Order: sequence, then C-alpha cells, then structure tokens
Amino acid sequence: MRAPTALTGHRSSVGVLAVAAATVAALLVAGPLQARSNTLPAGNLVVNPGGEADQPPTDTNAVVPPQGWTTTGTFTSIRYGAPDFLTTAFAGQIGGGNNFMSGGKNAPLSTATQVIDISIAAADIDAGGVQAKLSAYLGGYNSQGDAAIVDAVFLSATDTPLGTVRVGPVMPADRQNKTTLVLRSAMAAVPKGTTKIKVVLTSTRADGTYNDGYMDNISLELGATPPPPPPAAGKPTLAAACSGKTLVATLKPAAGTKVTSVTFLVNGKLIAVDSKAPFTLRLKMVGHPAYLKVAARVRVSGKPTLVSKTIKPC
Ligand SMILES: [Ca+2]
Ligand SMILES: [Ca+2]
Repeated sequence: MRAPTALTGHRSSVGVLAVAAATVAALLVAGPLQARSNTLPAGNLVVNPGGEADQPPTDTNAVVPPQGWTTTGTFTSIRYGAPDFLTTAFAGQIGGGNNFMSGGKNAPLSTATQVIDISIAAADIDAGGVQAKLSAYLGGYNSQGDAAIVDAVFLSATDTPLGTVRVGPVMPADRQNKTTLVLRSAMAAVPKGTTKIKVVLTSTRADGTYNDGYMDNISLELGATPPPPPPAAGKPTLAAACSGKTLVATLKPAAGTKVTSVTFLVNGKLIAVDSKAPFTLRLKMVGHPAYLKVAARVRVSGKPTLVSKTIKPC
C-alpha cells in the first residue's frame, strides 16, 4: 500500500523497471457472431469505446472524463506513453490508438456509463433470436490489485434490469504482475423485452492513491443466435440369429429416431426392402458360403446409415 501523499501514487519505488515488457496474455475469446438479421445494428455499438475522442494531456493527474460516457469518481482518459503507465508500443500491439481509460487520480471507485438504444432490434430480441458479445482489454498496474470490469446490463423500456453480461476483472496474477491489458470477452442471449443496454465501466482501487483499473477497446456487438445443433442420433442396431435353417435379421431403430425404410443386403447383394416395423429379413439358408455378411441400409430422419454383422450360416 502506498502513502496517500504522492501525486501519482501508483508508482512503486522498486517496480518501475518491470513495467516495460508488455505481454499479450492468453486470450479468452468467444466465438464469432452469426450473420445479422436486417434489424440488428451492425458493428461495435459503443460510442468512444477506447478514449480516442478525447485529448488528455500528458499530465496524468488531469481528469479527462471520456466523451460519450457519464462518469463518477475520477474516471479518465489517459494517453499511452504517459510516464509509468501503458506504453505506446503496447498500444500498437492491441490497436489501442492514442488513449486508454482508467479509474484516475485518487478515487477508490470510478465508473463510466453509457446507455445504448437497441429498440430497433426489439422484434428479433422478443423472438429470442439475438445474442450479445461483450469484449474489452482490461488490466492494471504492476502487482497492484486495482482492477477493471465491464458490465453490459440489459434494460427494458422502463429501465428494469433483465440480465447482465460481464468481463473482468483481470487481476495481477492474470497479467503476471505486469502493467498491461488482457483481452476478455463473453457472450449472452439478449433477454426478451430488452430495448437498451447499459454499459458500465468500473475501476476499483486496491493499492496506492491512483486508481489503476485500466481498460481500452470496449466492444458490444449484437448477432443472431445460431440454431441449436441437431440432437445426436443414436445408431440403429442389427441382430441376426438362426431359426432352424432360416436366418432372421432384425433392425432395431435407436431410441428417439424414426426409421422409414430398411434395405437388407447379404454379402453385398440386395435381398429385401422393408418399410414397416418391425424391420426383419427372413432368409432360407440354401447353398450360401461359410460366412455371411448381413447389412442393413437404414434411413434415419432422411440420413443414410449402414449397419452390418458377420454370421455363420444356419
Ligand atoms: Ca493504484
Ligand atoms: Ca484507445
């Protein structure tokens, strides 16, 4: 913990040299969104998602609330390359532009809030067909426990919260005690009745005087919910046995599947087609070779499947 007197109180007397090496850590990335329907707004819906609309001075004690956001505490845009903060080299690695955002000077808790109107997509949302992807680069300073989170809160037309999706926090252990940002992303179904999404950036101070919960490139996108995968159909089973000198082969459909027709083959030769359950082949054993390969070609929900069995002749 730092004394509350230093102007930029996050500075450690011993840790400054460890700051330079910025590492892009292992990413936890959700999959791509499906193609959008016509009513879904395209691309990142967040305004000024990375502080690029702002002109913060190099004096990091300045508090420059990012445009497009309603802030509390000392939430601010900061220039990459400001002494003892994230470097311009790191900004280049993540497409961070000129600025990032932070909890700022002195406040233990700083927030920035933006409400996004998505009522244009209400019909798709109410049909249950929309998902949201939230992502952000999040991090902090050296080994300090200051951290940032981003929430997207789904709101009804009357501002009732219907659900939340969150990314972060990225704790010191998640960033190897380095001054850096790590990409985090998450997906969630947009609840029916949602007409707005409130995006809340929260920086929380744990150490020192400066609130070093850092973030950049906040992104919120909407996409169509992908169709559920078809249920994995079980395989039908083929039983073959002798009844006297007659071979009896029976095709048993897997549970929950609908078999419409079965074609029985013996040693590759089509013998019979049965389109009514029970699916059975009865074959008198006259002059067959030492072994028989009995096969059934089955159509399960329109998809062809082959099952076979090798038996001794009766
Ligand atoms: Ca701090
Ligand atoms: Ca930026």
